[in-house]
Amino acid sequence: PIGPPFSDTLVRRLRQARRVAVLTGAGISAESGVPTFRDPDGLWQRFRPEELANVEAFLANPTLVQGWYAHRRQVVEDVEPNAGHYALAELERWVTGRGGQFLLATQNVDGLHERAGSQNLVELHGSLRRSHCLDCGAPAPPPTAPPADADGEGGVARCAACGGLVRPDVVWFGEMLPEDAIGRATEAAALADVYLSVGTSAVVYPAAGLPQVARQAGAYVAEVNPTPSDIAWRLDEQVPGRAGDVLPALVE
Ligand code: BJW
Ligand code: ZN
Repeated sequence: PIGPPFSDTLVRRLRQARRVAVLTGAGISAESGVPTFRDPDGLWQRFRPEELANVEAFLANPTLVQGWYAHRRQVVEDVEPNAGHYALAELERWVTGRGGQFLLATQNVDGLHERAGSQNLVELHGSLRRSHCLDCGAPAPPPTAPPADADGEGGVARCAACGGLVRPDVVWFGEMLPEDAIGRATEAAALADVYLSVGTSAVVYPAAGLPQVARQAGAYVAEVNPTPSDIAWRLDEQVPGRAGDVLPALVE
């Protein structure tokens, strides 16, 4: 019989850890049916995030970008958290239940960790749940998908207060991460005994720097990803497997 894809060291370190911190990316939601950004079978592979997830792209084609987010919001509403999300919620209860500290920092905007019961959670790149006005900042209802015949200005959602364009509460390229979010995530990484990086290609900074912060500060750092990420070689362990298989086995 073949054993688990992770080491006994990881299991032992997790059992002994007082402080555990986790970074997740799109890969943890893949098994729920949410496409990732950069995998070849990603559903929106014809849109590269670098091309759509920035304010210039939004200004150039607000209908397209609002439609992309409306579509993704619909996808997320139609799916459920998977065994990987639930295992991280369980890991949190496990660590806090013995008096330790736990923080989950996610790059995902899909809300699935919250739905799975994670408590001490930081959304580094914002959330699809909320939208606001680009001009005055007023909260606005997230736009629904525009009519199929919408083009250009047709069907674009605007602020009820000032007429500005409505944008999602997410962090686009060239924008700062919420200070509180990246601050809490960095502190937890620096204090962690064990750090897990799950389902992220680790190409987008500053999030991709968090596992490296943890390792430099002395944590045991493991990555869970069927394909080694860009930073895997700098970590203590690469666990080759899907989050929905590996994480439940780790918290067993
Ligand atoms: C599985 C699996 C399964 C599949 N189980 N795994 C330092 C160096 C170089 C550049 C920069 C730097 N610092 C900053 C920058 C610029 C830039 C950046 O990082 N660019 C790089 C691309 C080079 N960063 C920024 O602009 C950030 N802001 C910033 O730095 O502000 C300061 C500043 C201001 C002004 C000027 C300069 C600096 C902001 C970054 C915001 C990223 N936003 C997005 C969109 C969010 C909204 C939305 O969702 O639409 O965030 S981009 C997109 O990528 C999204 C994701 O959160 C992010 C990361 O992607 P993720 O999650 O890793 O997904 P994938 O698809 O890439 O990977 C999936 C992985 O899962 C794969 O590895 C699979 O193998 C794996 N997988 N199935 C486990 N079942
Ligand atoms: Zn406004």
